[in-house]
Amino acid sequence: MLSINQPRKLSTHKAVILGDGGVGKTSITTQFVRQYFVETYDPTDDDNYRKQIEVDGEPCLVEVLEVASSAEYEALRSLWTREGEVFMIVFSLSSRSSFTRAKNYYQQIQDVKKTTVPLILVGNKCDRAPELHEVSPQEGESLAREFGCTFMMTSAKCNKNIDEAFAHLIRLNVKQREEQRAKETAAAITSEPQGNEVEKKGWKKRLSSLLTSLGKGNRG
Ligand SMILES: Nc1nc2c(ncn2[C@@H]2O[C@H](COP(=O)(O)OP(=O)(O)O)[C@@H](O)[C@H]2O)c(=O)[nH]1
Ligand SMILES: [Mg+2]
Repeated sequence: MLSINQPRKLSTHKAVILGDGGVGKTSITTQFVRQYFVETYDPTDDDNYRKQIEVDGEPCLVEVLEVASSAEYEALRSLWTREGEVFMIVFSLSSRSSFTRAKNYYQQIQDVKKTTVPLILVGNKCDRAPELHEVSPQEGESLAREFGCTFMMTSAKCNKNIDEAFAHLIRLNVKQREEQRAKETAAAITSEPQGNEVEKKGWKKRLSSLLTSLGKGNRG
């Protein structure tokens, strides 16, 4: 019999978005979550947004945490980095300093996580005229290679590659979770020798009692 439509399990993904002030973190988040772009500059603190999307046919809930770059949020930033599962480092294609500082955010993630995490490097504001660009796509690619991640050029203004960037992170996270589960299963299997040990002991016991009885037999 065919199964009745069962509600599919919603997987949750905590995304942390880091980068210098003004690179477009809030714009990327609002474009992703609410599909709109705000032209007026609003230097926000940390905002928390959620959105349900489908990636490869699977429903996912993405929680986006924007981490303010100002120094006074240091403690909050490290807390959220610890909380986060997937990371988006954003720089502006029209700001060389924001590109240079991308390495600092990468280092911060490494310091907290101490392991490889699902990560993407994003060069935002690709809609701006080429003469306003201070960072080339090749430089973005090269830095992403250093980080061991993918590079994407986005525009929060034109809604270019925004959903794609988040979808990429979710795929990485799904893959990482599957690998983790496989590792746990493998660990459970390799812990079986314990059972073999018990069996071995039983076998040794049986052998020694056999030898004892044989000894007895010899004597008799
Ligand atoms: N042209 C263009 N401007 C953008 C884009 N994303 C953000 N901005 C503008 O850049 C400024 C800073 O954006 P905001 O999202 O507040 O940056 P945040 O400080 O990183 O959160 C605002 O004036 C935005 O309108 C984009 O993709 N293209
Ligand atoms: Mg902001």
